[in-house]
Amino acid sequence: MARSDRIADVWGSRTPYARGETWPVRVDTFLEPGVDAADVAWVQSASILHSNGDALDIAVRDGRMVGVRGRAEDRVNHGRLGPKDLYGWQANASPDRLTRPLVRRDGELVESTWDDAMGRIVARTHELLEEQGPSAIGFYTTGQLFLEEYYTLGVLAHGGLGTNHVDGNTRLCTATAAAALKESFGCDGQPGSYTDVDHADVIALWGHNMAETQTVLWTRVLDRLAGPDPPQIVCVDPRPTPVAEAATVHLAPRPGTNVALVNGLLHEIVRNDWVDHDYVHAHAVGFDELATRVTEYPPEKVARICDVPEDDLREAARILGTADRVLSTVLQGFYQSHQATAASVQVNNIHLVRGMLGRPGCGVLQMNGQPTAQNTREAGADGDLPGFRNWSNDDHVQDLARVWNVDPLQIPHYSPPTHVMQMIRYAEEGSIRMLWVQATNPAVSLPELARIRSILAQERLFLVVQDIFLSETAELADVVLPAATWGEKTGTFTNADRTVHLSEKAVEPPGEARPDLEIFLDYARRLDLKDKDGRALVRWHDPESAFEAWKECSRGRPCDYTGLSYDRLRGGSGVQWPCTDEAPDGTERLYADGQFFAAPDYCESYGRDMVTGAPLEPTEYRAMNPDGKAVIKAAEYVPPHELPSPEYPFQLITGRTVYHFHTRTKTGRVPQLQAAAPDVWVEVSAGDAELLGVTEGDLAEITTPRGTVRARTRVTGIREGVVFLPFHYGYWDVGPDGGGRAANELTITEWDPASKQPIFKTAAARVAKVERSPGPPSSAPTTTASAPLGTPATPTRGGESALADEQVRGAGR
Ligand SMILES: Nc1nc2c(c(=O)[nH]1)N[C@H]1C(S)=C(S)[C@@H](COP(=O)(O)OP(=O)(O)OC[C@H]3O[C@@H](n4cnc5c(=O)[nH]c(N)nc54)[C@H](O)[C@@H]3O)O[C@H]1N2
Ligand SMILES: Nc1nc2c(c(=O)[nH]1)N[C@H]1C(S)=C(S)[C@@H](COP(=O)(O)OP(=O)(O)OC[C@H]3O[C@@H](n4cnc5c(=O)[nH]c(N)nc54)[C@H](O)[C@@H]3O)O[C@H]1N2
Ligand SMILES: [Mo]
Repeated sequence: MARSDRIADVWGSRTPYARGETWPVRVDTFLEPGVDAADVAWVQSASILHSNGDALDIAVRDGRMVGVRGRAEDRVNHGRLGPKDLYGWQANASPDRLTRPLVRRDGELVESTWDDAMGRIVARTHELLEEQGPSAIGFYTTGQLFLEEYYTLGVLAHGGLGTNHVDGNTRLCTATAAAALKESFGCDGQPGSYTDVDHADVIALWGHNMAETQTVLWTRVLDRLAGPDPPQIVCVDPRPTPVAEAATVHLAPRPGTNVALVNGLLHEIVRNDWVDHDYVHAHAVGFDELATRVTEYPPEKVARICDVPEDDLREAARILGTADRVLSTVLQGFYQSHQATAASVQVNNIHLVRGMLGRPGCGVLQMNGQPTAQNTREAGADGDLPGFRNWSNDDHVQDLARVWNVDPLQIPHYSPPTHVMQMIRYAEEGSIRMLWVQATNPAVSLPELARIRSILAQERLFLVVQDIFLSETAELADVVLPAATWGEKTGTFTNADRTVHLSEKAVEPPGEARPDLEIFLDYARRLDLKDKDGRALVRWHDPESAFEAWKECSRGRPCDYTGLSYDRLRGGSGVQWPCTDEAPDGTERLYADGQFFAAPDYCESYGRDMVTGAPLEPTEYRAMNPDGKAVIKAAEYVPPHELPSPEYPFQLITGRTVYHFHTRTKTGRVPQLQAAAPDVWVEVSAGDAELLGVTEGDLAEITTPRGTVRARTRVTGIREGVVFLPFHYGYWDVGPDGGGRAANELTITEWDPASKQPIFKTAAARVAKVERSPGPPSSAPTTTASAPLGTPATPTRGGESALADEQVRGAGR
């Protein structure tokens, strides 16, 4: 047993292993001081602070959470936990938790009863249905609830009320993952598996700072790197992330040039004929068009567009083109960009042309970000239809109507589901008049916050916010519903490699807080939603019965859960879907047999034009892909919408640090995490710092056409001409006049045409010095991508209060 400060030592100690071996077990534990592991009850769960799905047990003593321990037997983490997993649970017991419903009375939010709060929501719902119909009502949900909750919401919104205005913050997060998988493979669902890390000889990370955002998966990579025959790493990121530090080749392109970059790599792969022609011929359509398209992207030209060294580009292409087993992971550096889907699809294309799919070590992970985002998409709470049914295929709508026992016309499918930026627009115009927000904080996380605030604050919009804290968004609400959360309720969720985990209730929620599922069930009951035979539409009453209902809905679809049950998920490891009678242990890799979910009658989507976003007609799809093969879709590079100018000479990008989760409602209330990254900073390159006359710690002002943020300067190895702001800092802990620290004051109201994902990673900005630092350095973490150049004066440490245990065991599963 070893003890270490896991704020300072983010990834813990190495357990090296060789290619093809099993990743050793290392069990990480963090308990409150004075608590003995022998004196607690352990309750099974998984992490809710990222998409990795780290399995853990919650330690409970005297009805309180007192710690966590990684689950040795789980396929995802083999016992390991990251910093947010280890310390984050403490937020549950924060004294700031909402404990009673609040309603707005004479302009003020005041405490009320559940009956009053729900009564107001139901009354408003009836009024609006009568006056305008279901199009007056929108639901904006999340990637942080449980599967059972999303499914219930999907049923009541689509099948009950009949509104098409349902989306999740997954739109900001992994809408592009879904879109890119649909374009290439006809359907959502990750082809790859985390065990591909064990077998790969090249791992390519495309706009993905895995070291900070999926720390345990990165630990797996580090352990391969420390072993014999380590994989080569290709990193594409404009910042010197820990991934870049570990890379064989680090390409640091100009933000917003990803399509040009991957086209350049494909150019080399095709030109050198590193193509698996047998695979392409048997399993894909569209190769010729790609081969023609990429002739326009020779390395010399791409090197100029992206401003990367030509030799590095060729070297990366050679590594990818000659490897036997390539694993790719794609995330926000690709997704939150103006050509998000087009760029992510080009990564799929590398795998298709090289025949790198469905074999150990050959995976694509179009990553998820949020812990339960996969379920939002599966269950249709992102506006799509449940079970990856195709909204433009009438047979699929019919089939769903059968499952729900409603008239097919009751399920809106006249147009694509309304994405959240469109819902915000409808609220601005006044056609959406009630917006029910659950487990997301749009007053901090949506782009162009001045606009968002003014829309959410309108008198004529009835805003319901269901949260565990009085977030910036809740402060604008007409009704606030206090939710019970992870650890206080039971349910399932699915991580980025399709592993389903059960999370059991460990403790009672505070005060009158209720599980989100109960809130939805109560709403459906009060509205008296009926099926076509006059029976209750929502016929379940608790998590397990909701799960059973979902299983039926998933039957025969790609995300088939019918082989799972709560009992099956208890005790051992999580299980990957599809899990059926034929595959009772789940399915490690999709498309192992080169068969895709892309047949015209079965696919989730007919695809879109990646430049205009227009959906393809069923007949067009059938003509292009009659046999349901994978689709190789070429794309041309288009420059970003807002380019640097003399007035705004920098490119602004935004993103994450390892210690915080999103808008910090939880991690900002955890002492170890908050102390590690207490306030906003701006990353500037050494050359730019000199031009601007700023040094480490100086207060700077960052301005775009939308607004201004003030932040202390951190001088780093970021590429020149680019500045970075973390988006974690809202205003709940800086007092009422404390705007001006949220990155989204600066971002633009624009999105990728195909996935509708907003662009958080390119805007033109200007930077100016405000004042000299009273004393360097800034409080930005020194352990991560924000590390200062040279040796830090005050390295990030957690100290005594952050000591956690590690226990390395022999071989794992
Ligand atoms: N610690 C922590 N972990 C998290 C989260 C968290 O808030 N904190 N959130 C979770 C969620 S919901 C998500 S979605 C994931 C996100 O996980 P990531 O996508 O890994 O995180 P980001 O920091 O948003 O962006 C990744 C990288 O994109 C780079 N980038 C910016 N612009 C470009 C570009 O034009 N091209 C390329 N190639 N790269 C670019 C940035 O420099 C950044 O390092 O993390 C999950 N895990
Ligand atoms: N500039 C910029 N903006 C971004 C991004 C970026 O990289 N840059 N990333 C985008 C991405 S990928 C994401 S995922 C979003 C995240 O943006 P948000 O979803 O707005 O961020 P969170 O802070 O996770 O908000 C979740 C809310 O749910 C509450 N909550 C937590 N658990 C529960 C629960 O069990 N029930 C209920 N009812 N409420 C709960 C929390 O208190 C919190 O208020 O931000 C997006 N915005
Ligand atoms: Mo996300």
